[in-house]
Amino acid sequence: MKATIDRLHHWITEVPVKIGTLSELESSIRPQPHKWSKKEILGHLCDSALTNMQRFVRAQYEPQPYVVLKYAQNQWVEHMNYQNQPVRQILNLWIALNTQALSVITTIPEDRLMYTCDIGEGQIVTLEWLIKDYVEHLEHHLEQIFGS
Ligand code: NI
Repeated sequence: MKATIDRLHHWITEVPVKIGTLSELESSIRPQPHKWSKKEILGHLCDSALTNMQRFVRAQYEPQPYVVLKYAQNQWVEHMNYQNQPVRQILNLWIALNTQALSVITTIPEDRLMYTCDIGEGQIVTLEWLIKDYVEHLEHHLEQIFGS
């Protein structure tokens, strides 16, 4: 768990530096008409943070297994209108959400990390698994933004 927290902390300091090197134009280009631009991917990470924050809090007090909140990712990116916002504005939201997520995660008591969550299709996981999955998903998309 400490490694997961350290990685999230690392990205909260690193992502603003890396995004700072991207131009508005570069971050707005869609590689294909139906593929997200870099700023839309960053926006998708904001949607993920919003949804996962709900999960991390609710999993601690709702009856177990907590049935996780789902979200339709393409609809969210579209309706949140990231493509028409400055990348700096999306970055500020990303920083605020992840700073809060880090604070929430860091203060979860040890025993609650083992609380159960229903992620659908008969799969039951622990809250700790959800948190690790959140950071892995984040890293997967950061690789898409900064990888090439
Ligand atoms: Ni994703």
